[in-house]
Amino acid sequence: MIEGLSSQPKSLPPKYFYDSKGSQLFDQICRLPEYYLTRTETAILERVGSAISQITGPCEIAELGSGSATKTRLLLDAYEAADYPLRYIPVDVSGSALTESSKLLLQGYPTLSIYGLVSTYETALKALPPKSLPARMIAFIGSTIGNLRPDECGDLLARISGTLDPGDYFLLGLDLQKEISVLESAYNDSQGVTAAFNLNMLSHLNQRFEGDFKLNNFAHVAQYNKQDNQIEMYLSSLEAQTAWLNVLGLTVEFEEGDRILSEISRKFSLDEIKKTLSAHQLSVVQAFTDEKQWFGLLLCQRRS
Ligand code: AVI
Repeated sequence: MIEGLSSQPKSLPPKYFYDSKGSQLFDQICRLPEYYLTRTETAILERVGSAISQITGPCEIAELGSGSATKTRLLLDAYEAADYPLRYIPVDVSGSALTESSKLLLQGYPTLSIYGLVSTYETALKALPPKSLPARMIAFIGSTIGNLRPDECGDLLARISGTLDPGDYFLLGLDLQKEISVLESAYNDSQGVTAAFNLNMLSHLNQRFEGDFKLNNFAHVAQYNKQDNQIEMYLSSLEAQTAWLNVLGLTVEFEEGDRILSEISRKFSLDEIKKTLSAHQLSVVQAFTDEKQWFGLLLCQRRS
């Protein structure tokens, strides 16, 4: 983080979005009319959950970034309807989110067994319990993959592929390339929730590192970079100013108009991602999408 704030252009790791206020704001984003991602992926899962269960047969689900596990219920419903045993391995950095969602799931699915891991993805992938059903599926949905740079994405896919046995599954949810106006509206919503989410990162840093960022002195900017096919979110300094982070002993100087890159959200083409997955021994068994082809849910299988 010190490096990101000291370099030109400045950047911050997106993990600093998610203090408790940031997580609440993200939940609100998921319900915004302009933010089509969550409802489109949910609709796809509702439609194809049973097709997925038919392809995989009895299969345990390990989910990276399980959060409230709302969408996962649609998969569990499908496996339950098929009369398959239910086993779920949620992975999340938030212990409270994991405990809460697990309690609710256990109430709703009496035959479900859960093995939760409060951990980063990397550590969890090394610590997964032995497989206890004929197959395992690692689920990484919600287009969180889009928040990773290509090098980080390659690293994670290599780790995922490395932990799966040949024949095991990987379920990937990802946002697809589309008209720029649709993309930019999704990250510049009319109620200003995304702006509040972005600015909240500074208030999180203030709390965590005894900082003095003045939120009113920054503006939310989200724009599509056509060359790299990604939305870029910035915090743009409205005036020349200095911020101080006491715990880090760090002074950050801004000229008017200087920006901090707070997030990238990559948008994929199906052909390109299929090639990337294939380079990691992951073959797409079936690509599900919505009628506008705005979002993709790819069921992949680990090759031998
Ligand atoms: C978590 N992630 C998939 C969201 C996205 O769309 O890239 C984060 C987000 N940032 C602003 N709005 C939503």
